[in-house]
Amino acid sequence: MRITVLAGGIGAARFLRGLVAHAPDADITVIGNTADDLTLYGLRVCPDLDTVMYTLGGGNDEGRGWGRANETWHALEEIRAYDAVPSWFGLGDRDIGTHLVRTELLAQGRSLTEVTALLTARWRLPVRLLPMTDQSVETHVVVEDPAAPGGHRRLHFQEYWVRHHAELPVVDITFVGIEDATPAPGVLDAIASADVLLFPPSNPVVSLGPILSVQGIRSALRAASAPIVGLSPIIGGAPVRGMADKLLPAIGVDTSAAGVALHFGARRDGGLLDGWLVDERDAPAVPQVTAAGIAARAVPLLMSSVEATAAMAAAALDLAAAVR
Ligand code: GDP
Ligand code: FO1
Ligand code: CA
Repeated sequence: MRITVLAGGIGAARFLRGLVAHAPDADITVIGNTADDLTLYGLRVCPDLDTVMYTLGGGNDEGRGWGRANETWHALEEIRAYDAVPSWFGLGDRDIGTHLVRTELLAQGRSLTEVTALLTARWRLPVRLLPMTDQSVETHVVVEDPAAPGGHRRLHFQEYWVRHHAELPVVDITFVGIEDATPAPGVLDAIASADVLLFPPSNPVVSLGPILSVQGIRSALRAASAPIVGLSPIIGGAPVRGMADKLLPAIGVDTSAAGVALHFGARRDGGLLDGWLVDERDAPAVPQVTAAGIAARAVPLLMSSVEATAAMAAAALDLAAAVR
């Protein structure tokens, strides 16, 4: 069975671990968000691709969810000691090794697709990991800042989240470079040839949002013969972790399992979803989502262990089989 998954970082990586445990023989392609990417100290950093790579490769830090296990921070301590450049982003020594190799390969003229294949080869991933695009796309957040000209300031999403802890009032979210971004090699084929298409519990605004905004990806999903099933990243009206509750209102979407489903929309009505899983706690949302033309079921959606996550993956594939 061919399964194609659109992926952000931590939520997606954990879900993929459960999917692989449930369906070890499946041919899984992951289309990763690259709009979180940034350049720091000359290094190209791809947080969501690396989170998926480290997690599925067994090299991630379980507690943080991002970065490498057994990490040390000597390089960052040295950077901070100079007090000459910003140092709010947590680059660990082992992680920096990945960014050095990526930056070197990109400088040699390799595409991000090629570089990602070279990096993931080391980790012997049980999936094929593709960036959504080879072109540079960066999520920027426009925030209120009375001290700035016009009362607004624009910053990279990572600066909004990691440096300012999503505490600044959001005015707008833009994907800089998205108009010129085309799907990376293999992306459209992975969508067209899939037997099942999955939206894991990922941030709908800054993880799935950029992937769906790359020209041609949304229409390829709508045209795909495979059913599209998503799993709600919102449980009981709140994100399990992260800042989706700050970003969803900024794009006019209710922070609820039903709100996110209606945001993606029913495929039969010009949207994307055939099926949607909500957590048991959100069972009352099932009739509303179903009435909108999206087959919905309530199952436990907390990724508390690989076993619990494998059961979520099984429920998603079951729902896909039911709507096919
Ligand atoms: P990020 O790039 O690290 O922010 O990760 P993603 O975009 O892949 O996923 C983040 C989303 O996953 C957040 O909106 C979380 O609320 C959601 N999430 C995290 N853990 C869980 C979980 O155990 N269950 C569910 N249903 N959602 C989760
Ligand atoms: N997340 C943080 O909250 N703080 C960090 O300092 C941080 C550093 C970091 C370094 C490499 C990497 O691959 C990921 C990193 N993340 C960090 C995670 C990540 O950038 C964000 O949590 C997600 O992109 C939010 O969607
Ligand atoms: Ca992310």
